[in-house]
Amino acid sequence: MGVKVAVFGATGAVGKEMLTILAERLFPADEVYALATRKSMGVELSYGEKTLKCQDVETFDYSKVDLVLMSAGGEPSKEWAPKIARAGAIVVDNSSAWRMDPDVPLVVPEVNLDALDGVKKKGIVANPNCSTIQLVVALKPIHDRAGIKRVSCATYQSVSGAGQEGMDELWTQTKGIYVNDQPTPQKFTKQIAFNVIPHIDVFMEDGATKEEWKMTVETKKILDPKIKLFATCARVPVFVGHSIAAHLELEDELSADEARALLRESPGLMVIDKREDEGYVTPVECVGEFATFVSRIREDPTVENGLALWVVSDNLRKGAALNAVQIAEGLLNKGLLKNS
Ligand code: 11C
Repeated sequence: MGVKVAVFGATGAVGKEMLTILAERLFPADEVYALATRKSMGVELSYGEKTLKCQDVETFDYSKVDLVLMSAGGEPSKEWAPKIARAGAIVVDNSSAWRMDPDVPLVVPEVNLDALDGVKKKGIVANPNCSTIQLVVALKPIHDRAGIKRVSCATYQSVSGAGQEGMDELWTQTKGIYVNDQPTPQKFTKQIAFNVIPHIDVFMEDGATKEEWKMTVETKKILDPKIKLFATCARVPVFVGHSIAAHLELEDELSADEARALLRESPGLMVIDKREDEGYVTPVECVGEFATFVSRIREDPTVENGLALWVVSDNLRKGAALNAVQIAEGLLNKGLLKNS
């Protein structure tokens, strides 16, 4: 008997990608259900060659599925993930609601697949923040080889990180600029078209934003609590694809050439790093790709054993839906689903 899967929040930007990626990666599902709130009842979504009609999250019988991929935001996750787990399905949750719960594994399969065994405690696995995911995929091999003491990074995050409404706002504002019609920002705190906003999520007491805090605490939980990480996260007028400039301080020396060779051999990564025009990756080229791309690898002579990287990935894919589907594959391969 194969696996039965539901996507909770299927009409969102990430939910749609989850359906697409389940089909693209031939996830062995006997049945796939698209679930959404009542207002989306009857909406049709593509799952490979098939079309699925949305069913109501409130009335769906969760005991008939083995796995729920959830992307509906923090509050619905807090309410629904435990109920679904009690009904016997494992929840892979894309929100931040459960990430720092010690009884919930926070997993990036290329980095800490074995943490998945912890799913037995609560029946929930958390998908990390999109910026954290792409960063730790690049950091893991370097940490294993040379030990990372400290990371200082700046992110350049696309508007799709804020969902469909974020993309709509960039589109409307960009068109509006040309006809002198500037709607008041709704989703972002300032104009995003032709601008950069150094503010993602709410401010914390120490002046960091919650997005910056998430990158620090999630990297520690996934990779190593000893790593110190300081981030500045900015929203840029790009539709899809987050970029990160990361500056590392290592325990041991690692030359740029050695880092390039190491990252080339490492799972989930593509190194495109030539010191010439077009010898690096930008967000538009990573859209629709599974890999995390690393470019601009350089030794940083201003600190001992310093190394700089430019890390780009499709935030809706590796940063969200793809990572969730890879977690589902890991659960299946480890025999952690009811029907595996
Ligand atoms: C953004 N990284 O780009 C955020 C989106 O913690 O899952 C994901 C928020 C999260 O706005």
